[in-house]
Amino acid sequence: MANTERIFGEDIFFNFIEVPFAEIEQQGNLVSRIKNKTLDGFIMKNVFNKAEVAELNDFLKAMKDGVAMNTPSGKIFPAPFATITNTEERLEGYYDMLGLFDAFKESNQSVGNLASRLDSFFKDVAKNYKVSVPINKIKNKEVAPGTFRMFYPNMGGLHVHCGNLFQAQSMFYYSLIKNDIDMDDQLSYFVVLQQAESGGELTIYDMLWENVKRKESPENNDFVIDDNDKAIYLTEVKNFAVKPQPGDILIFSGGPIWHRVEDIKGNIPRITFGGFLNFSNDNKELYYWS
Ligand SMILES: O=C(O)CCC(=O)C(=O)O
Repeated sequence: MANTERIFGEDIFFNFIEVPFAEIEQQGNLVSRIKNKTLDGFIMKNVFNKAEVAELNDFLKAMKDGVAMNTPSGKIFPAPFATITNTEERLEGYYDMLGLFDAFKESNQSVGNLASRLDSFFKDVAKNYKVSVPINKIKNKEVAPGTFRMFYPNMGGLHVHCGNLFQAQSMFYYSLIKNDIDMDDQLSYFVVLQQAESGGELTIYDMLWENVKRKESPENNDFVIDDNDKAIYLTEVKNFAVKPQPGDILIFSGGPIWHRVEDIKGNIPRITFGGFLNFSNDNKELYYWS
């Protein structure tokens, strides 16, 4: 496949496409195409306009210190599901932060707009599905629809991973979900709010969960371990870059495909709002969460 402005590299070996927002109707069910593996990912361009993106960035800049949670390479808000372990305390902390996010949806128009536009976007690109956020069965409340991810310069980006690996690490969280979600091969989504001056690309590796299911440690960003116990160095794996621009939404097969976010260079953080998507076991519903 040919390079585009946002999808580039020597060889684009997976089927990733760019779609102008105006073509959303003509393109039909893009999310189903990822499910049936005729498509691996798509960038819907300019779903949010410049003013909407600017307002969200202003909201995040004005957010008080200590509200977002620190991560190894920046900040995240609200708390990601990985913080939920089998202690009541953790679940309370998760819902305290999610309650704050819900309050921002009411008090800040740009956050409310982000949540509602995202929901209608998923309904548009997955037309024959009922779309919703999964319910936590203990609290009988929705989990987080997504998280703001702030990646700061020179802190390493997001190390190599795939969604199926995260699921394997967070079994407890998934056991708390009421809905009957197909847990294999989740999709990833994110909206870009601020792109890095340089760096911050999403690197897509020619490497799938079916052959590679392990890392030496969550932090390792140099190699993964394949099913024959062999270390596979990332410098030797074919790859290409995906760099959606502010206002774009990327959805891709992040469950089985190994990927990472390159380190951020320059002076400004890379900011996204994102999460995961997957289908119900009866293939009638689509869920999104983070
Ligand atoms: O929000 C981001 O940029 C990270 C996306 C990602 O790596 C994932 O969804 O697995």
